[in-house]
Amino acid sequence: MSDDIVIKTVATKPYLDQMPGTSGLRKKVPVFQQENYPENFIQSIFDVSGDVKGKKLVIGGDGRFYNDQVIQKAIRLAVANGFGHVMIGQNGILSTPAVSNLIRKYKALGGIVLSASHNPGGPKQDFGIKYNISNGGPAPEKFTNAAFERSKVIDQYLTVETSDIDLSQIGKHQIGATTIEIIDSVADYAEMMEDIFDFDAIRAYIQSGFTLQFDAMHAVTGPYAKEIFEKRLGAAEGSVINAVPLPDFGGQHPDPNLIYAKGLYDLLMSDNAPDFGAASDGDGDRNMIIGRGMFVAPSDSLAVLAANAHLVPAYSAGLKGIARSMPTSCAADRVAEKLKIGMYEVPTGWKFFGNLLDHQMATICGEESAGTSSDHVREKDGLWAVLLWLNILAVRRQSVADIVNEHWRHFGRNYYSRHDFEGVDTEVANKVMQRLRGELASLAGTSIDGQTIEKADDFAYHDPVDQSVSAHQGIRILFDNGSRIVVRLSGTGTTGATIRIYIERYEADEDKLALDTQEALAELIAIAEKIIQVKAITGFETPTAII
Ligand code: VG1
Ligand code: CO
Repeated sequence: MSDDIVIKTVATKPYLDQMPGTSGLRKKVPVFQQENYPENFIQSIFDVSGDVKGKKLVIGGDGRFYNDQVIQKAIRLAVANGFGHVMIGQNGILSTPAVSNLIRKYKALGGIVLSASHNPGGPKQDFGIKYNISNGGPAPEKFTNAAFERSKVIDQYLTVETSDIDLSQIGKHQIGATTIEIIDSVADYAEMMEDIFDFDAIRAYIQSGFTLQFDAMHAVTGPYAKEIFEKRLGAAEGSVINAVPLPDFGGQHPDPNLIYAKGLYDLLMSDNAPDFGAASDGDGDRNMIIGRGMFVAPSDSLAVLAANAHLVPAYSAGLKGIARSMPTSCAADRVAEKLKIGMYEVPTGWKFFGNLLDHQMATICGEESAGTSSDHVREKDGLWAVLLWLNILAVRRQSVADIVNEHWRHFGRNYYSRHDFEGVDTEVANKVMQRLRGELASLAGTSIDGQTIEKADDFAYHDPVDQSVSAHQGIRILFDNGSRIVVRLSGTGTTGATIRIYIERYEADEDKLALDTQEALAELIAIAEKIIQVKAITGFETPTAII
């Protein structure tokens, strides 16, 4: 293509709702289809990125509806703004952790991930744009706030007139001074996994008869999982199911939990169960782990992985520290204590782990929402978590259930559950939070149903690296016996508000480690309603989801 491209300045008017949430800007597809809507947001990001001239940018998405069109727009904006090199996954596909890796490996200025993660896709469903900075991690609040401010006053963006790039063919295109490179979506990622894990050990274990099923949920991990589990590790063909990314994820929520991955759960609880089952979400950053007859709650998974990571090549020297999001159970804290390493508690959202990872304060991080990862990238990483489990299993040669039960016997068990109230009217949800905030000061020291509250506060995070403060990150009610109730509003939904209530109780009694989770937490759940009054205020009789 010729060098003499014409850069166009397009006049635009700002939208006032481009405030990124927990994980980027997430809205319904028709909102993104408004005139100049994605262009405004992407230009706002570039405007607050400093000098982008000649820099590298990574672009990819989870294959959901509208991905293909926004990628073409993003390419044009990147060219017009002067990026020197734009790397795009074949067919526009790149998982979130793969983007993080590419940014770091190829020293890009940043990356754009087109995804609404586990939210459903389709013409009337959800779309999203996330921006990651040069460390490979989600842009921190300082950056997203600046982009939001910019989006409120933006009056023009830069683009070029050019035909669509064919994303199906690997290769390079030149538009003006910009090289557009379509890359293999999987190769760099798979190579990184081979560097971290002992593939020979896992392959040998699979060869000896160990069976697994991985559900890609018609989302981005399909091609990655096929390559890694079936091709490189020798799992039987068909071990990866729903492996083709679809724009509407087959009409399902690509959310790997007991509600949306129920089929996999049922299989693992059945007589035909393979040894191991796992799933990932829309953009490949979450993981679900189920052993034969044993579901592993994400908070427990983090603790077990941290306690066993030294069995795996990349972590054989031990962990520097563990970090978890505030609502995640304290199971990992007990591991950190035993290992005598640092334990950090950050607000919900992966961006808060970035500084701890960059400064080698933490090696492994996790969230109760099925996100786990390490310092190999700056995002949570679904397939990494699955491979870490597989590598540990291949070394220990015990079942998932045996490993988890042994863990509980050693450390005690943190019974844990999240109760979500979805689709609540935003004003009503705010009322729940405001009322509770007003009560906080009087809660400490009081007893409810025989349980004593030691402390109640609105979590504010003081970043130990850059000293930034993030306030109002969720209400914590801490009891003197280690039980906790946490309440916060979701920052990823696209309709109404979601109130999340997290309930946790520690049990050390060896005879009480195999209780039903909801039964084990029943008393605390009743106390939570007394304090929060979520049912009374919203009129909901039960949570819409119990996880
Ligand atoms: C949810 C989870 C949070 C996670 C976020 C993004 O946020 O609770 O732990 O980091 O989703 O995950 P919220 O604000 O709805 O509770 V993903 O897989 O969408 O990148
Ligand atoms: Co996700």
